[in-house]
Amino acid sequence: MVSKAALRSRRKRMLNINQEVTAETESCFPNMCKFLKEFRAIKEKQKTIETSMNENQEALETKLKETEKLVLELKKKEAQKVVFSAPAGGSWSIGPFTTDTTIIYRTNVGNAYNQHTGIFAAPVAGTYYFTFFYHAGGSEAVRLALMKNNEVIVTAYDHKTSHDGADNGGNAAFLQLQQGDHVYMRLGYNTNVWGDSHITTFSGILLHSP
Ligand SMILES: [Ca+2]
Repeated sequence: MVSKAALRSRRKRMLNINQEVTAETESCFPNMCKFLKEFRAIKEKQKTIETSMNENQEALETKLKETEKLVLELKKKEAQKVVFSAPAGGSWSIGPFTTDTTIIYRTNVGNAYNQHTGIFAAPVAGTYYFTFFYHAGGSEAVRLALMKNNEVIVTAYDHKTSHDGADNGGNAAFLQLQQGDHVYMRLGYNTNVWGDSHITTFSGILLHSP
């Protein structure tokens, strides 16, 4: 014997099923329904993939930022090592030449000073300190300039004399350089310095980079 309540509940369930079927058949044909279901499943899958891709991309970007930071720190550390000190060497007399000439100093610590061109190219922006010293015998005048790109920064002079056979001089400067700025020593035309005995030197050091 089935109770009235059970009958009511069964009828209600049947009604619900009928409504669901009607709704499905009303909104689409059976094949279409199948397709829509599959399409919905694909869309869900795509959403999951997209979410996971976004997460991966975020993780990659974070890693990339960390790596960039590390590279910058390493570059900064490397930059602290910029230093060179170069005696002219090679010959008794450098000059006299008929034109202003860049002195090529012979030895080098670090890679910033080019021994072939005589030009120091700032590897990083920063505050640098440069010094130069020379020796000359008085047979010619001396006219030396520490150059930053095409600008004369500091100079040292001496006159041509027959009685004063041992001239020594020099100068120094702090320079604020941008990366790639050139610093070099220019010997004025018709003048000379002594290249031998490590007596004519050019040195530079990076004090700090910003
Ligand atoms: Ca002199």
